[in-house]
Amino acid sequence: MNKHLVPRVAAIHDLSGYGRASLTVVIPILSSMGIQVCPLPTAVLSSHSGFPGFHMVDLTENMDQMINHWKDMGLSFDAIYSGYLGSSRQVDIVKQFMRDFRKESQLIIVDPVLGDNGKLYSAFGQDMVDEMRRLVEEAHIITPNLTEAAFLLGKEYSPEIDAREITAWARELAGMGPDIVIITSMPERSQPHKTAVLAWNKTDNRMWKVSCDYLPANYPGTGDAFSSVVTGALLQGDSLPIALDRAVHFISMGVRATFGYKHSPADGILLEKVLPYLNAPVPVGSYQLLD
Ligand code: PXL
Repeated sequence: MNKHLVPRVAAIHDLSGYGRASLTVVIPILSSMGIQVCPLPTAVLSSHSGFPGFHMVDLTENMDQMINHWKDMGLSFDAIYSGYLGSSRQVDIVKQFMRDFRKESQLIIVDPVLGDNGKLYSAFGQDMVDEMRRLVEEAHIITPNLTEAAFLLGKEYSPEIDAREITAWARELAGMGPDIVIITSMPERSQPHKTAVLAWNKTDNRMWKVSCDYLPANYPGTGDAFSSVVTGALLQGDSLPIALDRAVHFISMGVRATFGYKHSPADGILLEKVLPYLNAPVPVGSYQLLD
């Protein structure tokens, strides 16, 4: 029996008790989209690392035994989707997991979680950047934000970067292994009230862009939500540009549902208010094919 009754994803992310990031975002989104999520937690934290004083339990030493049990059970996955790692040593574990559980027509998505707004997250150092470069080689799809793209390529981060240069970055990242590179939080220099997502598919040589309105707030966990919707949409059979449209539209709705309240951005977007929209059709798509 190879075919699962519903698509099944191994989700290799941390569990942060407070702050709507990682597994507390990945699980509700994929479950709402009719996908079975099997978490392989990388760490357990009291909150995401944006809150000072968070307590973290690194699960590096436990992952192999959990994986061995999954092997004994004969489990298989339609997608393997990784995000925030508990230590740079986990890259070897995750790479081996991807090799051991590889199967036909499977999706391997690596969200190379490293940082945002030009800075690494507080728990990470250069070792995580170096190791994440090796994990990216294993993926079909990667979803860095602009900061993570810069770290992976060893380039200077600048919010002023122009679109041409980002397209070159996407191609360069695809040269590291992945078929599809999706770069999020791309500034639109000519339109300061817009932000965009760029995607390069090297298997058909097409570059896509999806723009949306920008609101001046930074919510942790939106990258996790974005990559999760892309993963769910692709597993549902959507094309890449439609998956991007759905993810951009969903995040925009989440930000808009949150922004009007007096609300601390560190608490994340009010995901609970918008989850039902994952099952509604996207009203108007806005993807563009770039030449
Ligand atoms: O959303 C990315 C993320 C995931 N996990 C943890 C984080 C963050 C971002 O701050 O701190 C623990």
